[in-house]
Amino acid sequence: MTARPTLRSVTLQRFPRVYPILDTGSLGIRGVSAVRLAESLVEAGVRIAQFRHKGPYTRDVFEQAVRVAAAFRTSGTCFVVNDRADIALALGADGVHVGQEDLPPDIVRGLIGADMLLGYSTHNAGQLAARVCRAADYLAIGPAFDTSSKVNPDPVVGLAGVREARLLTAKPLVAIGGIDLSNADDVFAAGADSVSMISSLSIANQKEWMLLER
Ligand code: 3NM
Repeated sequence: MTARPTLRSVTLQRFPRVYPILDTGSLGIRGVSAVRLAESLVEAGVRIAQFRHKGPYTRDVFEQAVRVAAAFRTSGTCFVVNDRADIALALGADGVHVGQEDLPPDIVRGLIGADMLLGYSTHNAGQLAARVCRAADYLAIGPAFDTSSKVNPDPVVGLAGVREARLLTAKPLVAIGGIDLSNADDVFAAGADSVSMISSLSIANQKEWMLLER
């Protein structure tokens, strides 16, 4: 019997070009429901998406995450949880994305096993070239441009930083920070495989974003 391919392997075979992040802080300010955005992304054909919650995982937040996970499960979207391997496992998520201040990727890999997707945020060439990146399936580089969605962002790397990152890794490269519909093409041209975004994604424009997937 051959094993069914995992969403991790399907995702890595052809990394999605559009990687939306459903950030509870940003969505709360805008009065947008994460579940509603998830459902509309599914309708538009999203292949990967991340749930990001920077505060404590209260019961309310967890239940919201359960509903978001369920929406993505219906469509085979690779559902990634930011920062927290424990929450990702509890949700039956398909992946975890960690940053420089979270548990290191090799430790997270030990917790989640080989079948879940693992992403790792980097912000400069040194971090990108570090040995610890090996356990990650894909690497993020950012902020590409100015962002107001992150508390204490690292210095902007710009398109030059994306180009430099491209030379330093053969893993799928996700650019993040200040990316919108007007600059996404430049980011791809600089060598990113994928663009990730929080504030520039809305229910009104998500179909336009998903056109970049084709
Ligand atoms: N990580 P927006 S920048 C979550 O530099 C995140 O690693 C970043 O939000 C990094 O698309 C960022 O609204 C915020 O700029 C992205």
